[in-house]
Amino acid sequence: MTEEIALHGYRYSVYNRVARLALHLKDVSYAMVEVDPFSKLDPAYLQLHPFGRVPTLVHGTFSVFETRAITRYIDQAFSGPPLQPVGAKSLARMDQVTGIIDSHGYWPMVRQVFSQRVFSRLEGEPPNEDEIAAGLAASHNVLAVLDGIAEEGLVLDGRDFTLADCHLAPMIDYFVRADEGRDALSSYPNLYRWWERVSTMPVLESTDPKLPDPVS
Ligand SMILES: N[C@@H](CCC(=O)N[C@@H](CS)C(=O)NCC(=O)O)C(=O)O
Repeated sequence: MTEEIALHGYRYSVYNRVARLALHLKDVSYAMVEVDPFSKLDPAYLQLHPFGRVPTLVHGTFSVFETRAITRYIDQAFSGPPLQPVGAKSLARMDQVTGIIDSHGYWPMVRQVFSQRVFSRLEGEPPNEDEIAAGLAASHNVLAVLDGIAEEGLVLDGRDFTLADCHLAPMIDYFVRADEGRDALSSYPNLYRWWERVSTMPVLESTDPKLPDPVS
């Protein structure tokens, strides 16, 4: 009997999309269980994820949170194209990219630039320009480092889609939905070329969170 797979996550979460990208690339059937981490959480969800973030993957009796662990699990547990590169250097770069995004990229690019410029408008809230300016300033260092990694070509080569691409693509997709994010990315030619190729992949479309229309 095959064990059921459920991804507990928030439809607009970039981390949720990272996990979905891995599931789609491996052609895994799964159920989505909607959990909004910005609302009061159900105690049953807090049993799965005591830190109250999303996503959490449940596979039969096994559950795991922290998106890096989830995507690695998906890659190992299911057949389909491998999502981790071969070779010590490429693997190290893949982990480095995911670490950079988690530690330095997510907050400025997604929570400051995207959330304030794009998401707040959808909710009818005014943007906080100071947050956007601070996020943009902090994003440049992240983009410059990732541009160097894309130029080196061990990962982010625009051909072999790895867990580094799974982690980065949802963040860049949200970042460039803000005009200043799109302008910033265009100053980093290797990363820009990577995004031009990756953004046309069908799996990006099939996992698109489809943002709501702005509140008028
Ligand atoms: N380190 C976590 C981060 C997950 C995360 O921050 N998810 C966001 C949604 S994109 C969240 O749950 N935010 C709720 C909050 O900040 O309270 C992971 O890799 O899964």
